[in-house]
Amino acid sequence: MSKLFRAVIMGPPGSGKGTISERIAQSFGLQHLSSGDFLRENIAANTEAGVLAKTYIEKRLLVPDHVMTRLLLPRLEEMTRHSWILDGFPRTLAQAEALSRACELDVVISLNIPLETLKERLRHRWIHPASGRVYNLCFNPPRVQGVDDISGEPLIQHEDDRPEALVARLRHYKDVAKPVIDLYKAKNILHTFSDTDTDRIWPHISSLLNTKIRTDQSSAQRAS
Ligand code: G5P
Repeated sequence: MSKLFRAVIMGPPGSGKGTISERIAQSFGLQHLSSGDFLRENIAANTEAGVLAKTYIEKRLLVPDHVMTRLLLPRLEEMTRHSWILDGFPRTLAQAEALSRACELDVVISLNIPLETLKERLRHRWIHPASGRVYNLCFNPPRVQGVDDISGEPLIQHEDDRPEALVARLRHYKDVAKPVIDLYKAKNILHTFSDTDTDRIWPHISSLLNTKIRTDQSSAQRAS
């Protein structure tokens, strides 16, 4: 059996974590595990964690670490036979330490996107609240403006995607992410990508994963 591959993708709101994770899932067959999607599923199912998480997400605050780890770690335990890319977790040092106790990561991708680009993207972002599907009027517009492609229901914009609120969220992201980035840098698994455009970052991520996944698989085959 080839070696399982574990990757994390980090980045501020709007940096393209979801978009790039989907491409990784399609190109490399990794399962895309998104902390935001887990939370939205729990909110939709009205679980205890979902009800609690909703109060934080509505204020665009981070959900407390103990709620996140209680939600995420059991999902990872169910994935012991799969390679995965984890999108949006860990966000804090406490989450990163809990994840380190649960598994060993092969690669951490950090997206470093200019503030002006993030503001511009989020200004054009429209969301289907029931499913969490995200559109961008320039990059991946819905087939009919203002309407979800799958359900035909109306799309909304987040109040807090407005520029002033975004600057505060990004500052908070940087403060909280810094020790996580330092931890992964020290472990020598951090790869940072900076650009204004996902399509320009993607070939670099793709070639990194090609090298890592192929190398890991051939060493696993040699060992078996
Ligand atoms: P989420 O769901 O993890 P965020 O806010 O971290 O939410 P978000 O905003 O969904 O992340 P993203 O995944 O980084 O952004 O980016 P994306 O959705 O792929 O792209 C953003 C937009 O830009 C899209 O419209 C996309 O089409 C467009 N786009 C992408 N690339 C380009 C490009 O090159 N050009 C252009 N023009 N457009 C582009 O978390 C939600 C909430 O859950 C809680 C928090 O409250 C969080 O706010 N949460 C946690 N709390 C605590 N700990 C955790 N681990 C948590 N995880 C989630």
